[in-house]
Amino acid sequence: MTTALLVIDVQNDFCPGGLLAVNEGNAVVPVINRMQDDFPLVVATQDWHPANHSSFAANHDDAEPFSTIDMTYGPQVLWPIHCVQGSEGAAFHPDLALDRVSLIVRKGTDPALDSYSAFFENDRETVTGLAGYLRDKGVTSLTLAGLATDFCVGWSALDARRLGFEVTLATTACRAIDLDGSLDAAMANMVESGVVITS
Ligand code: VGL
Ligand code: ZN
Repeated sequence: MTTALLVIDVQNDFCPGGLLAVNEGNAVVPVINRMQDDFPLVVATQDWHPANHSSFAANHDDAEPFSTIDMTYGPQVLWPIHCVQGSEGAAFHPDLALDRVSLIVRKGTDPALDSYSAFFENDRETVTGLAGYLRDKGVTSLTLAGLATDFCVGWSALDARRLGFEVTLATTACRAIDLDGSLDAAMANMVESGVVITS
């Protein structure tokens, strides 16, 4: 059995001072740096949107950030502009250790489709290719860390379970956005799907 650490979206825009700052988002960095030593394989994701991305409230008429709209693929939260391709906000936190990261998956690049999960875009159908990579490497078990617990980390955890991986969520290595009870809902869904929660 091979286990991998999946580091989700530890980017400047999700840290204090960023455009979609997660409370204490930067606190995950030293924890994740230490954890990497315990895994033979480390993979990271980067939220990586074009400026015209449809998940940005600014790209819709009369839409407020954090409101929800119906897209063809289902409900979509409209976010403040964040993680625009090539911007400083889209860069990894400067203190995040990257030397041992063997693959960086960039997601959310299609203007018409958001991608919270590291495995599938928000239509729950279009793949990123990460599952194939992990399977080719013999990975059967994953530990997830990063930002944000209730969106990209949570959706990745649920998809990983759906794909048959054993999944552990390291809560001290995650922080949440917590929009209208989204953290409680995400934790309940993860527990129900068989994600092991540790600190
Ligand atoms: C995320 C909202 C929008 C995340 C990304 O990384 O959790 N959340 N884009
Ligand atoms: Zn995003």
